[in-house]
Amino acid sequence: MVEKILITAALPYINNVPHMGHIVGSHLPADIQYRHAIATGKDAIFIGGSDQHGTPAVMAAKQLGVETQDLVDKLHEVHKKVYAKLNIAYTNYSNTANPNHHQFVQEFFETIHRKGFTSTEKRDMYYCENEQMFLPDRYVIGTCPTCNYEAANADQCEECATVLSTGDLIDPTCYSCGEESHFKETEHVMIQLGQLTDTIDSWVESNKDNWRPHVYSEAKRWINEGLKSRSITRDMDWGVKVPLEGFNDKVFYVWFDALLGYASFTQELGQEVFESYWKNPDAQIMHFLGKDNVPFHTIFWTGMLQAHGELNLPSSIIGYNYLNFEGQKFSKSKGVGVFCSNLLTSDINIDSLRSYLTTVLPENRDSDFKWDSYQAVTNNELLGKIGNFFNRTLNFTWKNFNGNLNGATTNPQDMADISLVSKIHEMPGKISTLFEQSKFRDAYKLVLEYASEGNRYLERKSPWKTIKTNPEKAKHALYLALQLAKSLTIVANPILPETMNQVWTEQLGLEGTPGDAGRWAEATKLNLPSNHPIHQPTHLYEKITDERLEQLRTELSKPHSLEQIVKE
Ligand code: B3M
Ligand code: ZN
Repeated sequence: MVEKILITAALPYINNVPHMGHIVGSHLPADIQYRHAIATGKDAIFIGGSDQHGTPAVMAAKQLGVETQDLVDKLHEVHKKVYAKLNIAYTNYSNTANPNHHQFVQEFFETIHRKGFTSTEKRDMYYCENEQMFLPDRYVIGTCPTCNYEAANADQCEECATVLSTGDLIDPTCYSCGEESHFKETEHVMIQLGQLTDTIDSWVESNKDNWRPHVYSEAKRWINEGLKSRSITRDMDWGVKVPLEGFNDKVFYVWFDALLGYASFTQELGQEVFESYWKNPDAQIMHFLGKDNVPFHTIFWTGMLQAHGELNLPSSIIGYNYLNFEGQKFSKSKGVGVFCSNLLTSDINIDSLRSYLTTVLPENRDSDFKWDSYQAVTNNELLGKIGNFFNRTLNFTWKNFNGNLNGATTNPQDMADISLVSKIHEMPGKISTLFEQSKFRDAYKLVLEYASEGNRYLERKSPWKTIKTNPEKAKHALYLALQLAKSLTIVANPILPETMNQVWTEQLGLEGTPGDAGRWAEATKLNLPSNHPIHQPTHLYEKITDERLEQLRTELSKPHSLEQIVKE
């Protein structure tokens, strides 16, 4: 039976343009996982989209003096284009604006309501007398009771990731006018997470060995603090309307709606597709997300799913730490970072960026984006190992044999050949295991090591020398090197899809793509016929000089203006 895997990347809020933190914390790793899954013959789909609701968008629009819908529509397009530019191969990149999503959320709610997992509660909520409105969580800032960070939001402290309940913040003030905020009574619908404590806990325990330690401990921290009922409605009109008598003027809490986007966006691909991933007990669901999103996925989301009872629980929750920038926090307001909207007008080699970002994926701890390291990784690893191997093998074959090694065989003739052939048999499987375990940094290290094997082989065989004395020997070495080149194209493809496609089609002259369904099986085979003509090779990557680095740095850190984007 073909394994079914649904891969998701956290739905970005679209109150601003995407930055690198979003890319390394979800879109890129999810894309790598997806490409690997497809190539290894899994029945995989990749789902994501924009989270247009919540207060961040309302706040941003308010500051700009534009309609919220106008702002998010424009930003949705920017996000979509940036992910496309980075070759993030979403099966469906959608938007929580879609009517199908609204209906899906409402029906989901009706089910958990019918099953008795909701209650209503009159509560005191933050209210701003000045603006005469209840303040949604993100409109209230104050001091975090856990770490004393002074600009914590009412629902979560972004500094220490503690999830906060109404009333936890010290000295709450209204974000928009700075007025001290008071409590006023309102009535909300709650989801009774407390009732689900045992089910959630045993599910978290069952994943103990399977999750990264920080994901597991974060989930346990929540459970140990005691799961309380949480309000799933808000007093605002931007969001999915609540289909319950007495609550029709409210909307769902943004997380309640956004998480369901994973399911509703799958449904956009058809009911049959939807059921085959969300209702089929054999299907796996893998969520990729940043660390501040972990509690929402491990506890809140699985609580929602368990209350509902009819959809699959996720099998993996892959949380990423933060990416800093040159030792500082990325900050849009301070202009610290790389702003991805600039990618749309940049001619940076996208695979060089994907390559570098893969080496700094914050898998187990926070990591740092450094332009100098980008230069070093591109020149020494990507170009020095991968580019160099393709270039030497293909160029030499092209120039000395007119791109055709007709008559050569793969039979090993010496120890170097035997060793190379055994690498071709072994390495793709080892690399595949690391991809499967979502250890992408290690997977890439091994891919680079595989390319180095190829370079060492060329050194040992020195076809540039033997061509003069024994051309048959040179031809044989190049033929084995070409087999490795083909194999390398397949295993590097999840990380470097653009250039590996280029090698595959334009240089090796092969049909299809290196990422085609089931292609991985070919990576261990030496099945490129000797009379297969290759095409004229070209350089895949340019060397990043100091000058070029400066240019990229300036171009990509350009502060963007939201005003400009809204006007366009
Ligand atoms: N929009 C938070 C974020 O962008 C939130 C994620 C939703 S995932 C369902 O970081
Ligand atoms: Zn106010």
